[in-house]
Amino acid sequence: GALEATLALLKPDILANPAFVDSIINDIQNSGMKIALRKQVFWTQGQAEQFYAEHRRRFFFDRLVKYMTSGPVEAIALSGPNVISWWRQKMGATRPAQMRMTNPTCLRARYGLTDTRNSFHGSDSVESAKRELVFVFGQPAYKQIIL
Ligand code: YYY
Ligand code: MG
Repeated sequence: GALEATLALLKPDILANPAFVDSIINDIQNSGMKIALRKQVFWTQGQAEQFYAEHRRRFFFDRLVKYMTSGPVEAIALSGPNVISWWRQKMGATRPAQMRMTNPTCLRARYGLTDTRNSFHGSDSVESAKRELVFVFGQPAYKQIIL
């Protein structure tokens, strides 16, 4: 598969549980995918609004921004073959309650709380991965990751 990079975020509620974070990081490391960079961020309202700008007209935007600024977030740059879809599949789809019925082993089924407090983010395409990795880590770091 194509060598890709993606942005994984561990959102505030999961970051508040260090044992869960350790277990998830171990899973990633044992998968063969590479953790290229890690950084804890604590976004301002403006940063969260910019990161999720594509959703600004949606009904959930305000509660999403409020959640994403309620505590620190762990940002992880992952690289590996087809890592964008690999991480999206490992997370599962957006809504944890739905995932608990259809895909109970995915991370959002296991750890997610609500449609908003769903504990994880993953870039959805090569283009958004680039934009999101540059947003969090900066352009020079992005160039290193994709080498
Ligand atoms: O890519 P993904 O995170 O699975 O979902 P998006 O449709 O891009 O929505 C981004 C983000 O918005 C989602 O992770 C939680 C929040 N959200 C929400 O709070 N309520 C919804 N009904 C849908 C999405
Ligand atoms: Mg999305």
